[in-house]
Amino acid sequence: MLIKIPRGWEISENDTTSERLFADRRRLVKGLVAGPTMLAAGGLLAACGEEGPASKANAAEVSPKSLAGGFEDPTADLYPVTRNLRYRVERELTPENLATTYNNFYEFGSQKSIHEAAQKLPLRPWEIKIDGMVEKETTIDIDKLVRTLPLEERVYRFRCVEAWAMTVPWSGIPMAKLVEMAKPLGSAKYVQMQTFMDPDAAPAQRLGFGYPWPYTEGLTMAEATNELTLLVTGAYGKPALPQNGAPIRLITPWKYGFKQVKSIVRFTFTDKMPKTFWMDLGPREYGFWANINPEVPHPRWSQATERLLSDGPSMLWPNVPTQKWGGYGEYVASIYDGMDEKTLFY
Ligand SMILES: Nc1nc2c(c(=O)[nH]1)N[C@H]1C(S)=C(S)[C@@H](COP(=O)(O)O)O[C@H]1N2
Ligand SMILES: [Mo]
Repeated sequence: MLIKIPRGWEISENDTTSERLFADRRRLVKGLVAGPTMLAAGGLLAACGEEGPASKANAAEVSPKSLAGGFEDPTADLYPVTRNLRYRVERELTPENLATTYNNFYEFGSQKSIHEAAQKLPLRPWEIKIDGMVEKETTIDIDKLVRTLPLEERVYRFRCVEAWAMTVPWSGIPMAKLVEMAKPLGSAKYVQMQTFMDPDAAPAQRLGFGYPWPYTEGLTMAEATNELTLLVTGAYGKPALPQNGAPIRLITPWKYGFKQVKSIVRFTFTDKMPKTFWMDLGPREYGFWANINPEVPHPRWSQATERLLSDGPSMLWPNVPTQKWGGYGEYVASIYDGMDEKTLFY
């Protein structure tokens, strides 16, 4: 048998590769159904191997002004932007070289070290479509958007469902401003966000691997317009790097990392709860709400604590308690008043 089923699969622990293992398994299952081509693809990806510790190399030295291909970010002059001190975090900032070299971006591979592969993503021209239940559907150029709407810096905690965490100074636009600009109809209840589809740049899209490309996520209107919800265009005082979801990605710090959809090309307003990439892969494990709660374990591991992204092997990273709503309950808990607690976390 060519295919190696990862041994970690049976072990229920908060290991940092769980999303990948889950996806590998699903791919294997799909592959078995789909026949020899998918089997080959599954084998190929499984051969990518286990995670190493976050590498110190490279990304921090990859200046956003000089990405591969000589890319100069036309908005670089806007950074750094003023930090909004309303949002304070008691944790130390995660070193930039870690936050830019330990990433999840499945379009470029299922291991954490995709930062080099992600440099292939062409960041311009970048058009964003706004459609669905809006007064008028439009397309807007990213540079125009970034220069029209107000940018600010916010330091937020970030918590991946795999139980690693970081603290990042993001720069971005409050999503409420984009919603205001989009003029959604009163009947719109949700907004779906979609990542680019570019099989030339993103190997996993080219090969498929059984994933439901493109990556999509969604929020209710109340979530999208909450004051915390940020459309991130920069980090660490510079334009965002491709591996972190340039030129524009979502950050809702009270939700697990997989909600934080990267490199968005489309916002679609709708009255139906959008199906998301991860809901399609594992609805019981990665559902629509994905609100952080240490008391509700993931079906395969505890969510009580989280490891702070640090140098060295992940088992040695500081392990600290996870806070309900990621510590942002004062801003967001009321959104969910009257809803069934059991449904809110996956
Ligand atoms: N398009 C896209 N967005 C994505 C992902 C992805 O694979 N593709 N991974 C998600 C997950 S699981 C996490 S934890 C965060 C990671 O963001 P970071 O690499 O900037 O830390 O991005 C999220 N957004
Ligand atoms: Mo994640």
